[in-house]
Amino acid sequence: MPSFVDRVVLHLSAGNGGHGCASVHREKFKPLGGPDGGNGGRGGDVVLVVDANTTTLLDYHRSPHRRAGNGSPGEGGHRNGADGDDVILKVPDGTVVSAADGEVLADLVGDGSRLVVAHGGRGGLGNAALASTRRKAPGFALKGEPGEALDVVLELKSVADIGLVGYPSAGKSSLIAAISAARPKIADYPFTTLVPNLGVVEAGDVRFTVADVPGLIEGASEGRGLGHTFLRHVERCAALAHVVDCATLEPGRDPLSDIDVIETELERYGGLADRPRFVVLNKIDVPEARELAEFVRADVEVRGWQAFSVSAVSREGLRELTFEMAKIVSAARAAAPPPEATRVILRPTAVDDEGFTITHERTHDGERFRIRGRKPERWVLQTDFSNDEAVGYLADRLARLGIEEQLVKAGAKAGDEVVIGGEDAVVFDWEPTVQAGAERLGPRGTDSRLA
Ligand SMILES: Nc1nc2c(ncn2[C@@H]2O[C@H](COP(=O)(O)OP(=O)(O)OP(=O)(O)O)[C@@H](O)[C@H]2O)c(=O)[nH]1
Ligand SMILES: [Mg+2]
Repeated sequence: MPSFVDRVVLHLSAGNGGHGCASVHREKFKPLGGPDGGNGGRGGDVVLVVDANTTTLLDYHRSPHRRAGNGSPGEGGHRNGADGDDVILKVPDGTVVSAADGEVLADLVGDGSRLVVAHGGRGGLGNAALASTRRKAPGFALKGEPGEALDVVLELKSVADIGLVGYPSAGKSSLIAAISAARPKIADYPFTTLVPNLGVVEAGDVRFTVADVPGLIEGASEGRGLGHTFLRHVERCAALAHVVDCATLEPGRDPLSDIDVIETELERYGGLADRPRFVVLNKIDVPEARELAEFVRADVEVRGWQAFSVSAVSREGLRELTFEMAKIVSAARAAAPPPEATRVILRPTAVDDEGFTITHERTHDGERFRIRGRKPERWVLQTDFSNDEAVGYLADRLARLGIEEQLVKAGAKAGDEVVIGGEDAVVFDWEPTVQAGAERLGPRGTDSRLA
């Protein structure tokens, strides 16, 4: 089992709304009581919340199916059903939420940022709530709406100010351990670091976060070594630090060509070109390394990058390095203040919330009219098709929205097939009511149980 997971696919279901209740008040000697069916409760939501103490998506890797509670049905005697319980999922700071098709839904940055990722269904109205002066005793109630069910991808992109990149064993983990309270594993074999480490550094009155990620090698972008997908953890960084091993005796390695190799891999990963860089020439406690560092410093500076000679072991040069880091971070923050609240990207809704669309479609055995729209689709879900009164109520609502009128304009004739919704559309044989509305409410206002 891994101990750190930075990408998961979650299968979420919000709670269904409870059904409304159709009931008539009964009392001894008072047989003509009114409708008293209560409303169904709301289905629970699935909510993502950034929690500062959560650092991995491991829990969701282990149990990726999450379901919120269903609303309870309404009952007689005006008793409304209880709302379903929400499910609150804690996620690390910097979690990016995407739909299954890759579209980004939200970028959750900042402790406490929340996103209702799957909405619970509305409870259905009971017949008490459906009663009106014209419809005194409805013999039906509305069904609860199903909760949203969807798959989302969570991806952690750590929130750090400075990212340390470099070859394995260059001393990235040693450096973060020397300048912060982070205690990553340090060893003299390559790929000691398997998961990113974050450390908080204080220099003067500036506090910033440094990310130490696994080592990169030539071909990482083709999957060599540990690959390069973990670079997502430096994507948010304001600046990147090349940590260079000046003491390596490996053939073909020297500070400048090491930097070139890493730059090529960063370029192949993409999206990091605009980030300022600086170079940390490490291991100058080794005399040959110190000489080499001084030798290449000018070449690094020619590229426009600052160079710092340090030793993570003897701590030489670290104070100067952290104060320079603080300057870089302060400048970056001044240029673009860190996001305070969640950045939520709202999907443009295909259909106007209040309206509907009618499209004429050819099918293999004829033609049909398809109606799309939030309201009509919701109303269909609320309808108990085994109850004629409920179906009549639906027809009235559709007519009042202007659907009948538009169908006539679109050329629909009696008996034509009309579907409401997308894939699981409900199919109707259309019967124009000509004068829909109040006139048709009369007969449906009578409940046989009142007779
Ligand atoms: N002499 C000397 N050795 C160092 C210094 N910094 C790190 N080392 C050693 O270099 C080896 C690798 O150090 P790490 O900090 O694990 O290197 P890394 O860059 O995190 O390596 P990966 O996690 O494998 O990518 C260890 O044996 C460290 O003790 C230094 O300043 N001087
Ligand atoms: Mg390491």
